[in-house]
Amino acid sequence: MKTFFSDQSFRRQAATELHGSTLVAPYETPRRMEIVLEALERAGLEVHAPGKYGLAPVEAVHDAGYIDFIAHFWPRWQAEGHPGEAIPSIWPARTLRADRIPRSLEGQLGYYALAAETSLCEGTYEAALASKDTALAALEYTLETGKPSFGLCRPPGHHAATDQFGGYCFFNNAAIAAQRALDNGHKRVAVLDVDFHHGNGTQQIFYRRSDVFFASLHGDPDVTFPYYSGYADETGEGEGEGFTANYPMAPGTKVSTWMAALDDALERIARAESELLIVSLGVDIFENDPISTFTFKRDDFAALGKRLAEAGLPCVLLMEGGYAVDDIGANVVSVLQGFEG
Ligand code: Q9C
Ligand code: ZN
Repeated sequence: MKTFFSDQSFRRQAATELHGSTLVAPYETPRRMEIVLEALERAGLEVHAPGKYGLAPVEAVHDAGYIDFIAHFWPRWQAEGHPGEAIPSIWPARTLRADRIPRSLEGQLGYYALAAETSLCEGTYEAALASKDTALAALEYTLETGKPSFGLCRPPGHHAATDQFGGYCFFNNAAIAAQRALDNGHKRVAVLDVDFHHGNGTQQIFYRRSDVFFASLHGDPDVTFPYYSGYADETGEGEGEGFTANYPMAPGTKVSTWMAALDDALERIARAESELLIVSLGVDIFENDPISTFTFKRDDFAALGKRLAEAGLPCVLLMEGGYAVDDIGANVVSVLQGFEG
């Protein structure tokens, strides 16, 4: 499978993640990419560097003030004299005003964050740009050839909303690719999110629209991050009613149950007459993932790849989560090989 990766994705080297009461080394580490690249090479898959697609595709999805915030945050934070990385500690939570953007950088940090585990640090913007370029290069290849592609995106994207970062995500790579396909003349695009966590950002971006069908299989938000999104009764709004489908599942859900949900989602995608399938591919559904509770084994990933191929649509696979670092490469390759048959 044609695969893309940018070494600029290594520019984000965060030292901290707020985890419980302590700061730990981030789960979403650059090492993940080294392991996937090694596994791709061992499998004989060539990796291509993406071109640069500029900011317009990002602006087509994200709020201008938000992009500006992510672009300029680090030098501003440093100029304020902070000794370390930035972690939000105050938000426009339910009882506060969300209709004013404070001038204060700390105030803006909380305004644009949806969670606190994702520290902002040097190189984050550059890595986020590289990640969306990776997605766009994969998309461009698939649009031109009709053949499948894999974008090894880092940082991931599916938690990033119109104007919020969090869950290790800054720019929503899948949404940016989907919007780009529409802007290139596609009428209907599907985004299928198989990451363990609900793709709240992708859902929010397209929630009121009928040109993107969004389906997500994930841990039940009643007990799983991002907690406040991903219930089955979230089905879209207005024009978008019926164009969002959520499949929340309990911790320990059997793979057979998960595969039945996948079949249902793929059926809905076919019925929506989607012309292109973008897959948010998180391999944190693996049984040994350190922050997730699903039960995928190596071979199940190949079965997933096979079913995605059987959907018969031009398909762009984009990397999202997956934190069992030693297994992430083999799990990704398993999906790609399953897809290619
Ligand atoms: N401190 C993706 O898989 N919760 N993001 C962390 C451990 C946040 C996952 C819990 C999980 C975000 C792309
Ligand atoms: Zn995830």
